[in-house]
Amino acid sequence: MVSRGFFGLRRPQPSRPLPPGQYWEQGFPVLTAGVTPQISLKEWRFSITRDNDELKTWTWDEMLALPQSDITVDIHCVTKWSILDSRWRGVSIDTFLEASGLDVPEQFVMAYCYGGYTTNLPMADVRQGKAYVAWEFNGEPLEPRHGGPARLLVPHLYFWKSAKWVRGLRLIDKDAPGFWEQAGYHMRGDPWNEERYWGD
Ligand SMILES: Nc1nc2c(c(=O)[nH]1)N[C@H]1C(S)=C(S)[C@@H](COP(=O)(O)O)O[C@H]1N2
Ligand SMILES: [Mo]
Repeated sequence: MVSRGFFGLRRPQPSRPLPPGQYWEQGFPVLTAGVTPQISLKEWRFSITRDNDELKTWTWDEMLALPQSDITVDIHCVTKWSILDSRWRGVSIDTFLEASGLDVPEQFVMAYCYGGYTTNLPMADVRQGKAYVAWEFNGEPLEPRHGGPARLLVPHLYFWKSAKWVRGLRLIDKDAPGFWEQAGYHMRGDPWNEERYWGD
């Protein structure tokens, strides 16, 4: 027999395994390089861009008119916290690309943001339901400090790839490092392979 009291002394455990080196965080920490930009819904835009041309741009209302998804996912930050079962509402990147009607031969994207942050992603990691522009978190409008009005959500990669205050995706032929990648973070960032830094 095992005493229940013994287990009572243990910290609560996550209901499923976390990627290597991660711990379970029950809050929602804020991690921002710089200040929180304030963007009104009126001025908010999201674009698909090639070179410096905005090939297709959506206003807030135009985005809301696209098919939406509710997704429940775990999130893993390179600073080692993970949150479980976070609930989001957004529009998949597939939907934006399909609605743009563009021919998209490029194999990478650079997400760019209000405030200047960037992060690079392989095209395969933002298609087939893997990435979203999201504006609701756990049933509430996304707070500005967490990227509101809307952020990129790429839950299967470390959370630095989920660009807050996202303003667009630039289609690029060749991979190039974004903000944290230039500082030594991994070009892809798969938490299950512990791709934290260059050389991982
Ligand atoms: N625009 C922008 N997006 C960003 C960042 C940032 O500094 N600016 N930080 C990244 C990092 S390192 C992490 S871990 C997550 C943190 O998101 P949170 O503050 O909502 O937890 O946002 C990512 N997206
Ligand atoms: Mo991070």
